[in-house]
Amino acid sequence: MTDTAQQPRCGFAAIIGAPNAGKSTLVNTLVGAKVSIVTHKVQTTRFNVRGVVIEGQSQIILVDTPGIFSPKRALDRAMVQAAWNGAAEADKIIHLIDAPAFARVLNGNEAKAQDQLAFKDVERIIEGLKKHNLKADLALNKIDLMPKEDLLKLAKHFESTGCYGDTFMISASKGAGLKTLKASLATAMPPSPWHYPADQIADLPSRLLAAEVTREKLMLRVHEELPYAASVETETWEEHRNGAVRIGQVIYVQRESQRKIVLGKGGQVIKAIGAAARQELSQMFDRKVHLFLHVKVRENWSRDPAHLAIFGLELD
Ligand SMILES: Nc1nc2c(ncn2[C@@H]2O[C@H](COP(=O)(O)OP(=O)(O)O)[C@@H](O)[C@H]2O)c(=O)[nH]1
Ligand SMILES: [Mg+2]
Repeated sequence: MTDTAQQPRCGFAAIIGAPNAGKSTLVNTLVGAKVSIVTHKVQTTRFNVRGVVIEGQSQIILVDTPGIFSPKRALDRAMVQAAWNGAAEADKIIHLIDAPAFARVLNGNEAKAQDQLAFKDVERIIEGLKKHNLKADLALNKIDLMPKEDLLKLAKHFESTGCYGDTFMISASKGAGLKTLKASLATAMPPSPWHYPADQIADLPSRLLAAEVTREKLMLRVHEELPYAASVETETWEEHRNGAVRIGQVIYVQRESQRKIVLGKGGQVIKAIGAAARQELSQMFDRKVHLFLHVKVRENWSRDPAHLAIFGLELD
């Protein structure tokens, strides 16, 4: 091997895309561990989450971004801004597409309302790439759910925009095509010493990660508007001498009626959320976890700069 081949490389690869394209799934699969929460609901990811992958001499810092969509509320705007910031600072941008959803709209074939929204979001992202003068690689995701013929048609469609370099056809959840993608990212990283120790796979502080796990369980349990009205904050973190940790968290909601839903009859709902979160956290941290959840009404949490700053989000 020559000297140059052994030089370390390190950089950032931002994964951008419409809500639900599979960005967090992709980051988790590439990292080989859960660093970012995933649900079937849109706007699960609220802030940039980093996952670290090593490929040969390259350390690839993957940045999982919030979905890019038409923002309405202040929190939405902060989330979309965080995604664009992640892209602008990256050495490589991957624009991830929910390919079957996009194909349904392009072919006028049983497109659902959510597909139409995703389609518009993709167009907005293409405009954004042009406006910010950014070049991305394209990754057509969820190929396990669609025929090959449609894929080639999609690739042609995106090629005509002039915004993209390479195209990858992948399944983030099944792993198809990820070897090629990883190898390509590795060579795209600039020569640089590694930013993280070799055994580090994420850089989310434990308190934040723990809050995200609870928010995921909450999103999976409660429906409609409520997941978007809720935020989770880790308030206390006590290490016990026997190795266990006691974590106290607050689930903030915006109205008393929402608080009742999160609690459930006789506290059933919050109990189930807590049990699911505790189980995952014990595994994640490889220790006994005692989790205490409280639900509080704080009407304005989504416009409270101090609360959003915990997640690195800034209001405009
Ligand atoms: N069938 C299939 N589903 C996927 C794939 N990638 C992601 N998903 C699903 O798509 C949904 C959204 O995934 P998520 O990673 O949260 O998307 P994000 O909003 O872009 O971060 C989840 O239900 C995932 O399980 C894939 O390659 N194939
Ligand atoms: Mg996500």
